[in-house]
Amino acid sequence: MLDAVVIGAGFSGLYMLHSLREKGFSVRVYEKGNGVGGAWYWSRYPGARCDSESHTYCYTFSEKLYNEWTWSSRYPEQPEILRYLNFVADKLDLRRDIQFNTEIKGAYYNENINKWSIQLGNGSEVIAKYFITGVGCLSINATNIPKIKGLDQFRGEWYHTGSWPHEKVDFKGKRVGVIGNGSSGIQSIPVIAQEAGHLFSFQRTPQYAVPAKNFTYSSDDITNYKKGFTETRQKMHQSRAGYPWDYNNRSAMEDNEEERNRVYEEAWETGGFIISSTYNDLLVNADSNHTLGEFVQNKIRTIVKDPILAEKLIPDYHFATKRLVLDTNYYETFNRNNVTFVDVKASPIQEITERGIRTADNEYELDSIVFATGYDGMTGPLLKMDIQGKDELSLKDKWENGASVTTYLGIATAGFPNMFMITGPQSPSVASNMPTSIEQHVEWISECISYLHKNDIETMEANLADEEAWSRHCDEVYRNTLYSKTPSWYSGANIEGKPSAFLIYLGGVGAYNQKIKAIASQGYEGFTIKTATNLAK
Ligand code: NA7
Repeated sequence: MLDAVVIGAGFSGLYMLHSLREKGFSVRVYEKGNGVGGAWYWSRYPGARCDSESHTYCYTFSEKLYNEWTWSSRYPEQPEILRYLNFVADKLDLRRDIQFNTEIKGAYYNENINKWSIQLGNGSEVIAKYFITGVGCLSINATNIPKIKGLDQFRGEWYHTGSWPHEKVDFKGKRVGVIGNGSSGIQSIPVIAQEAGHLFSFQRTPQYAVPAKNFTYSSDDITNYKKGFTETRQKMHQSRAGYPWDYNNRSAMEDNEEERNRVYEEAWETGGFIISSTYNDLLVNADSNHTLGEFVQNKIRTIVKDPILAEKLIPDYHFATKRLVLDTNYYETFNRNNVTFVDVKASPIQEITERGIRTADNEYELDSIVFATGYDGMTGPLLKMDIQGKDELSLKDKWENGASVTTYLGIATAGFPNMFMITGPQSPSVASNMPTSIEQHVEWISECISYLHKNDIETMEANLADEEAWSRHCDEVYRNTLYSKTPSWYSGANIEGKPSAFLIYLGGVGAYNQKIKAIASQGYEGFTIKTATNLAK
């Protein structure tokens, strides 16, 4: 019997394994892929790149580890992130406790022995005291391939950005249709367009993108970011979104238009997400948000030469209330002769035919279709497994068929003792720099398991009342922001039939960290803890 089973060998699972093993626990990680990396193992589409700066999109729990790896550029491309995670796995000798090519089908809590029984894809079973999900918020198991009639008839090749082939896909001279223009569409369209004979971008809803302004790190950049390790780590863990930025604590309404535009222009030229933190109320005050939205809309009008097309690429919702995307030449790509924009809001996709995509008013002949259509995010990766807690309660019944998704702190959920979720629903997760949030959860869970062990505690379970209070709090915070005005995958709106619920805690990474630490220091307030003696009664 193991102390802990962890699912997934991405950022979460790798650190969870290391952290628990360092404390002397027996741990086994099960991973569907043939290597480490999680989402970065599968998402190999052209142009795949992280939107967080490389020296912040990595582990910071060890200064030694941090300094032993050198990032090549400001925003790391997928192959570099994968190399980094392989480097970490080797440095920390993690592979000996990871079983690759192994999918977890389900897990059930056996109340007779107070242990989790975990079912592997090959039909075998492992028993562990703690069951920890490191499945990520977006996963290969929860890709969203829209149910468009006729896909099986298509004679060409089709791909989803989140499960891309390992060998290079050759688009040279081909007619390629890309459906979707979220992060993966916006990253892949400019790169595919350079190679393809012709690219057709099928857009349903425009998305805001701001320039990444990527560059290769100079040796000075590398020396400086490494020197800044301690301050960077501290700032990230105390910040709003897991980034080491110095935030401006002023409302956009406190400056006049000229000054605001100067501030936005400077951020635009700098590149990156920082533009949405140029003032402190951009995501809560509609007037402030409007000023930045207008600034970016004018940029799109300047870049896209065809004024009618430019208007179609401009969103009509509050700036950054769907996930803001960093781009490299996205809007510019629509000036190319080999790129055609297809407005599928005006003329919806009706079917996929043998030859391509048929919309209400046209048929587009294609050799390849790229689904850049996202994921059933947050809950999807968890609910694809059959997880059963006490009294045979399934997580699916609790969350999908029940009234709503509720968790305690995004780490645990009532009815599922000794189960922990790394960056689960209602934690800061995807509204933050993921490695920062992952480190907070892994360190909390590993401290918690040590505490349970030292105190001979057999079971720990979130209290329903505390969980409901946390979920209400998440909802209140959300309702005070402009995110509540825009349906998105953050609230499940992209998946037909998915109950609508905002699945991210927006109270800030620093505040969240303080909260979970306070709960731990108060003897895990909000959880019911039972020793073997309590259980025997
Ligand atoms: P996203 O951001 O969910 O984007 C999916 C895109 O696909 C989006 O533009 C959708 O339009 C579009 N979509 C989805 N279904 C359809 C159909 N049926 N027809 C036309 N268009 C469709 O996924 P990504 O993979 O790009 O990014 C996911 C996350 O990865 C991202 O947030 C980052 O955290 C990294 P819609 O807006 O729904 O109208």
